[in-house]
Amino acid sequence: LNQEQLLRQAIALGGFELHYQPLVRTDNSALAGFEALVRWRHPQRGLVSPEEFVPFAESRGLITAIDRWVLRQACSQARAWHALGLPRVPVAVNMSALEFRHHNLAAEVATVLAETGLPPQLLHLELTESTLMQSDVQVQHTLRALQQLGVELAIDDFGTGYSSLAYLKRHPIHQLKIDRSFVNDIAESDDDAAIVKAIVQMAHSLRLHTVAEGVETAAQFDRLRELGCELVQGFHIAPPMAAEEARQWQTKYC
Ligand code: G
Ligand code: G
Ligand code: MN
Ligand code: NA
Repeated sequence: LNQEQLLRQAIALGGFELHYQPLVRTDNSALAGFEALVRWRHPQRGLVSPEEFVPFAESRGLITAIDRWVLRQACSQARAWHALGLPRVPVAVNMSALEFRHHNLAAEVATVLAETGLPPQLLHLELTESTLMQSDVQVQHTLRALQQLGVELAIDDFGTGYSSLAYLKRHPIHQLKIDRSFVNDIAESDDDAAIVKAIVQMAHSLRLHTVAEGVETAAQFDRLRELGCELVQGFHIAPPMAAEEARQWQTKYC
């Protein structure tokens, strides 16, 4: 079988799994949520990263089927954890930019929330700056409909795209996830700290929350807290973990 056939087979037979990476608050280190990250269980290559197969899936029209499975699985997992008495924190799901143009995404999200019983406020959708740059009225309509459902929207990898800040005003965004390229050297580089500080201040004046991605050291964590960034995610807290490992991590952490 070629790559496309293997990917189609995985979609048909459930050949994916989700890993979950926690987000915590910088002020008190409390758990603030999880991001769900998909992996492909490849028959020859083991777990394959989405960086390798998401662009391919997009080019073959297969990303919607994958993202739909991810959405349902993540909502259902979050609900199961809450039912076990674990903290009622949100789960964040990544969505391809293509989804916002071609599909009735908001109605499908509403269906998944109803079927899994997850409250809408506990679902966050991560979109890229390229999503906001599609001038399509369909995109604007979809984002409004998601907001009306009560789902929160986050911009992933913020600062690496070309979105003008006007997009933040026009669309109902709740959170900026500051790309890890700005976080890497934040403890040593005054320039990187200045960039993050500017993003955080701008976000706050627009009433948006900020998350720093790729936090790997205590020094980075401390600097981000000083700069007013509310949430962090990265290897310093925990790597993305398989569901059972993430459950155990929560019981120890919380
Ligand atoms: O976990 P990893 O670093 O390999 O993820 C790489 C990137 O793949 C993430 O930054 C994310 O944007 C993207 N990604 C992860 N899970 C999904 C998913 O379920 N759907 C889509 N469209 N992209 C995802
Ligand atoms: O693109 P997105 O930010 O949604 O995906 C996050 C990806 O970044 C995950 O696939 C994860 O494997 C990776 N990641 C998570 N934490 C860290 C970290 O602290 N450092 C680095 N280098 N990568 C990370
Ligand atoms: Mn993400
Ligand atoms: Na990111």
